[in-house]
Amino acid sequence: ATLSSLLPATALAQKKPVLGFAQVGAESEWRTANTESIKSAAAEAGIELKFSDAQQKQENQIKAIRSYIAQKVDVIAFSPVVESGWDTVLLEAKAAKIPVVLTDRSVNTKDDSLYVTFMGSDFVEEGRKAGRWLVEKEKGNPGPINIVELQGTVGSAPAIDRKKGFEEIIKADPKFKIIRSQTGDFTRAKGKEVMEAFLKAEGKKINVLFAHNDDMAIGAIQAIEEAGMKPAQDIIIISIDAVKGAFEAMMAGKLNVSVECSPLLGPQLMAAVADIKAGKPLPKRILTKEGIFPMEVAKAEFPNRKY
Ligand code: GYE
Repeated sequence: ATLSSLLPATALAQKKPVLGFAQVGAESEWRTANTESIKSAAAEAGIELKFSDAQQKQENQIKAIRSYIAQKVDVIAFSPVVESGWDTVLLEAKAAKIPVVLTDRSVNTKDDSLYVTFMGSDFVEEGRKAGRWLVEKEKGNPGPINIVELQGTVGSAPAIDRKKGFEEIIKADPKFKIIRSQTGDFTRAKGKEVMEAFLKAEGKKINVLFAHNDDMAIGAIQAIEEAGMKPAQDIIIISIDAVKGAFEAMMAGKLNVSVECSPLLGPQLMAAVADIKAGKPLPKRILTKEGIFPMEVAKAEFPNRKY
């Protein structure tokens, strides 16, 4: 007899879909909120979640994906730590007929049959929003305006795209100059450390800090204060994510603006898993909608923030 003829119908109907999720790490407040969103949405949707944390290392993510393939999960989802180098493992998933969903960050591949859909933000647009805010803020200032940049993880989609979008806007006016640019790996500790080095090298020449996420900006704020300068006054600070920590910094008058990037992808991901199980087609790109919050609105907006 087949297995299904031996099991009562209810037992079969109750079989939960299994999702294997390979997370980047726990590098930022954004990531913590993203993990929480995925875990709670899975529980709510009745999806069995196998979760792994790659500690920002691609090799760990590849191992996790391979173990999900070996365990024959129904769907694999992951947020690729870097953009390139995924084809081999994605081909393995394809050969095992396990659909893959990309969340938050994208991969760089010529073969888009290797994943079902990519859900997440438009990082280039986030960089542009940061750039447009600065152009508007510095209207009428003849410059030069010296900018230091704290980049996200080297080779990651948000670091590449945010830099690109920001540069695209500021290059229209030669008064804007990026005088230093280095990675802070999306963490507070590295953001602080690299900002200290920037301050040592450039000191009072620095007019603006563009940080690819709030955590690095918050680390840099500490470095600026320790150097005896006033964050958001002596140095204009722009960052991305709009997590609660950024709102607190804005309300304390230490951060000028944060561009929103929503980590709350859990419900969308679980809906995609259900659609895949039901054989429904999904759009190749599912885009997150988001805004921008300058310090002037931080106090009024804070109670509405969910991450
Ligand atoms: O901005 C940063 C996190 O991939 C959008 O990763 C995400 C980024 C986010 O560590 O804080």
